[in-house]
Amino acid sequence: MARPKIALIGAGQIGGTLAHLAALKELGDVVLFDIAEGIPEGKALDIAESGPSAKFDATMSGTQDYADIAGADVCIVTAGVARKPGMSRDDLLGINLKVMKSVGEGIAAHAPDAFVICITNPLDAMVWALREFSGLPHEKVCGMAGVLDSARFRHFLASEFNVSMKDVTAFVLGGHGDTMVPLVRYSTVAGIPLPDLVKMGWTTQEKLDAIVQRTRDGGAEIVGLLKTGSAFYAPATSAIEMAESYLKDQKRVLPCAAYVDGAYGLNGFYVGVPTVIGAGGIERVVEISMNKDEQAMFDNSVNAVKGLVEACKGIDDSLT
Ligand code: A3D
Repeated sequence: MARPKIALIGAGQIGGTLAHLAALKELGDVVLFDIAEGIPEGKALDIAESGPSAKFDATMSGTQDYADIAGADVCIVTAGVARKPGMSRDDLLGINLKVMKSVGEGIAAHAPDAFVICITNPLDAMVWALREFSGLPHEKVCGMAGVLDSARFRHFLASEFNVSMKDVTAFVLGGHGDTMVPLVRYSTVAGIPLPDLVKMGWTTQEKLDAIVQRTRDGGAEIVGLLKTGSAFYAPATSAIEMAESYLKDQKRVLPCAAYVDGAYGLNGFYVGVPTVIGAGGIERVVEISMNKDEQAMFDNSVNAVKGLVEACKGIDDSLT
């Protein structure tokens, strides 16, 4: 059986890391696409040359021609611009919307059967626009944010409790932005919910609140340190986790920006929710019950995303 084909649209910081991780995990042959001449070719060659030492079997190539992504099983989209200090994700909207148009058309023309994972910010609006421009089935287009946001939350919690990150589960819902909703009640250490751990004296409510806020600010913390761009190792690793679940039909339960039609009182809207990712793409949206406070935070987040989607419609007439 031929190896799967993975097309990475955007060969910048995240794109290059995605290619390296896909190679190390032998997920398939990789094509890096970018408008910047030489960058995808150079990164592809560099990674290919690491193959003999890393011992992976996968081909790597770089291109400026969408025809080369033909037949891709997975497309991961990072094309566009990233944040610099002082910028919010929403500041990227206008420029990245134009990029989504060309990427959506390129995927529709050459890889219409692919499972598409969008990473470009502002995430929830860009994944919606990418789906509109590409016309692909909704279950085959999703956005990576929840896996990253919950990984950040899990990392901070594991450090606070001095336990393995493997035993910490966490849920983060809503849009990828300042309004994201880390769900404390559904986050656990080996099945023990965080509120119980506060009662058990493992941490205090104040410390937990600070961790929740640090999770919300996780992206900005890295931007502030790097100064020249935004996070890329953890975002790439998160998207690879999603791609692997699709390619191997693992049916992982992962939070991601998915098309929600019916659940959560939403009809036809992209926002961060728990999903099951398998060979069918987004096979299921998991609807969890929320208390009043959680629902209010979720609604606030949904409204923020709605505002961005409306802004997209105001910029591009073809979006309705
Ligand atoms: P960067 O290193 O700048 O790479 C972006 C690449 O896109 C560059 O190589 C550009 O040449 C390329 N590009 C620009 N326009 C086009 C086009 N029309 N077609 C093809 N390629 C193009 O950025 P990055 O890799 O650090 O980040 C990529 C995106 O991911 C940004 O929008 C970030 O804001 C976003 N991001 C999202 C998350 C989430 O959790 C959702 C996390 C981190 C970064």
